[in-house]
Amino acid sequence: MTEAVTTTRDGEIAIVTIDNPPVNATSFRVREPLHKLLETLAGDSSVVAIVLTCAGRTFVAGADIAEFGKPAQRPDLRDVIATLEAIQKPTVAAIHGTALGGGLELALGCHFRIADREAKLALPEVKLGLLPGAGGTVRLPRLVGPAMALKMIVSGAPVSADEALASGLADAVSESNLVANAVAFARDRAARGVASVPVRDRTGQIVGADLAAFDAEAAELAKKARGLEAPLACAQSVRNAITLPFDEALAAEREMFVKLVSGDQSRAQRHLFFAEREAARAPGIGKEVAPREIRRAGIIGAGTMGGGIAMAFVNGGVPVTLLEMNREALDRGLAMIEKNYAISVSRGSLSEDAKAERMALFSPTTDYADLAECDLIIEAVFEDMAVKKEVFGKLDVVAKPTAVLATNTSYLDVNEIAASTSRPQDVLGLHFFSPANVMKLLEIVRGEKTAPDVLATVLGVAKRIGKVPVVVNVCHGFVGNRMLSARSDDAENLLLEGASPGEIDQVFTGFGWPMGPFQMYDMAGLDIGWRNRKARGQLAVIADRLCEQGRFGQKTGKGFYRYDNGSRTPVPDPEVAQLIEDSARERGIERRAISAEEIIERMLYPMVNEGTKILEEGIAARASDIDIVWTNGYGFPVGKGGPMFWADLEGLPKIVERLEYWHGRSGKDVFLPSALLKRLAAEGRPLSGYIVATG
Ligand code: T1G
Repeated sequence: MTEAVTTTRDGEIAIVTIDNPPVNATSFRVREPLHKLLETLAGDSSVVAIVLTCAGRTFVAGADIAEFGKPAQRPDLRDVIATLEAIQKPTVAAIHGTALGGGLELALGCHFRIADREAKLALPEVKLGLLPGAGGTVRLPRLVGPAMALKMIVSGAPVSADEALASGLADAVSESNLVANAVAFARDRAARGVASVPVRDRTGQIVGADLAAFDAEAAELAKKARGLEAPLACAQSVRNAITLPFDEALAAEREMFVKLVSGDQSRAQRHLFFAEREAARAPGIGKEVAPREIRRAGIIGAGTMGGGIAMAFVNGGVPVTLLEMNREALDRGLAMIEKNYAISVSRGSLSEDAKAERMALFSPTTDYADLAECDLIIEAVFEDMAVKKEVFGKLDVVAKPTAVLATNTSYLDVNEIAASTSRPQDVLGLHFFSPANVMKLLEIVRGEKTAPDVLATVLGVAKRIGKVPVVVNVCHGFVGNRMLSARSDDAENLLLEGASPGEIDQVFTGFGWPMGPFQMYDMAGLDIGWRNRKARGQLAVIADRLCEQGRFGQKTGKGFYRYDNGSRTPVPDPEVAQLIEDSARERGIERRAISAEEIIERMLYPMVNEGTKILEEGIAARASDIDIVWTNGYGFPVGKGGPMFWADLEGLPKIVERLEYWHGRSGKDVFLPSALLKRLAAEGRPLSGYIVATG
């Protein structure tokens, strides 16, 4: 293994290089030699300035997340930064790739920062349920001012090199030869004897800060936290930076960091960090499986899903042939896409030029023959097996031999669709989530005949279009929708027995979900579920009655809630309450008060249980994959780590005991604990670490 920290000289300038692949995280292996070296260079009179840089594809991308929760090893990052900041000669950070978290904090310990043109700088700790723990919340406001620091730290979002320069975070931007430019910069500062003021001593940006404006902005951001502790801690720590002396603010930052790092929320979000990377590794698809080249994608259907999928590809730089049955439908789809981009332009998140460039990547057509030039074709037509088979029959004729053929079905049997072609090995499911240009999750449905290189291809495509892929096998509803059905299986009974849609939804938003199930049904449209139930001969007493009255949700202004004057704000509707009471009376059901715990037990415990059945059947490869599906596709609160991780927090023995209780009362299969759940509970083993292959 190469040395993690080395130094070279360019005359009187010392160049310190960190080399700790893959992302130069500041693990102990880096910190210890770095600390020693900085102490040495500080006292070395032949050195007039120091440049800090990294080998490989990026500057330091943070502290080593894998070290959290383990016994601390000194020097820690704060020790290294304190030594760096105390050096009485110019120190310059040369930043390429990403300077993230502890990496940016290290750079803030330098007197100057030079950023490569393409560099991204951020303090994303909040996404791990943390706050910057090595001085970032105290030093950053001193450079960029409280308002920008608050925004950067509470959102965790990166800034570009230009934004860093404009805000004072960076002192220069380098078009090329970054290290050489940094050495020249350092030499110039040393030669001109420019005072190297440590960031800790720069108060120009914080003295006289408008605290009222700061608190107002912090309060706005806090509203979006939805029960997450880290965003509030971030805001408090930045406030401390402008109201307390440096060392006091630093100590307070540390105290909050130590509390968060040992808390469930950060453990949950760190679980998701590694789970997301694990999910991108499909069993049996190693680096030796060569993906097919994807130069152009074909999308069949320009409706809400097809249009969103097409935008996702174009946003990822992949040209798209967009097919619709007729010109009118095609124009409608293109107009919707254009409108979406126009909204982004009006919000300032996209330039007019970029919009024009993206629109130019669409090749609209009504002719299947034009799909012959596509390397990947995704069908997003009406959710009906006969329609899907007809489309795949046509694709089988026109598509090039090397093309990957995918269906965006959210329920139907991918194997049956594949079997309707002469090339089932080239067919799989690519289940996007609406709006497909926004939602991160991509459920990749592996058919029984899907070839390994087809899977390798779409895993690569997923990364290219900014999606979080999870590979699942075929079953009805795959992972997400199958567990969603289990979650809602007893919902109607909860209404009949005494809960209201509002009460149930409140339990879910209190849990951390963006919205509850009934508000979600109204947003998606009750008619979709109604059509599905009728096709499967199933009943839902209350939902069916609402649909019979034309109450399809937001789109008709009435569903489980009322939506006045086209608004999206749900208003409890006494008519619905009456309908539920009448339905209960007709069934002789005595209504009663239902607690939040009971709602969780009867809706989330069955969902967890269904997840374990999915693992038993090998539909998902890992429990953590299920957590990625739910946190990226269904809004499961990241602070709870997904249904599998949350089940561990809740306690598997309790879940088994309560499921058995509700099974005893209702006799419903959805409450019958799976063998896997019972086994893990009995063995005291965590569910979230369960891997099918190793059992
Ligand atoms: N620690 C440990 N491992 C890390 C890591 C980190 N900080 N960052 C990445 N990895 C691993 C990752 O698991 C994967 O491993 C491999 O590197 C490649 O990553 C005190 C508290 C840098 C933008 O939050 O956002 O500093 O799967 O697949 O898509 O205040 O990684 O190959 O075995 O993601 O090119 C703050 C986290 C830490 C940044 C590159 N930093 N990393 O993305 O590759 S907390 C972060 C990223 C902190 C201080 C605090 C991304 C990336 P494997 P990858 P990528």
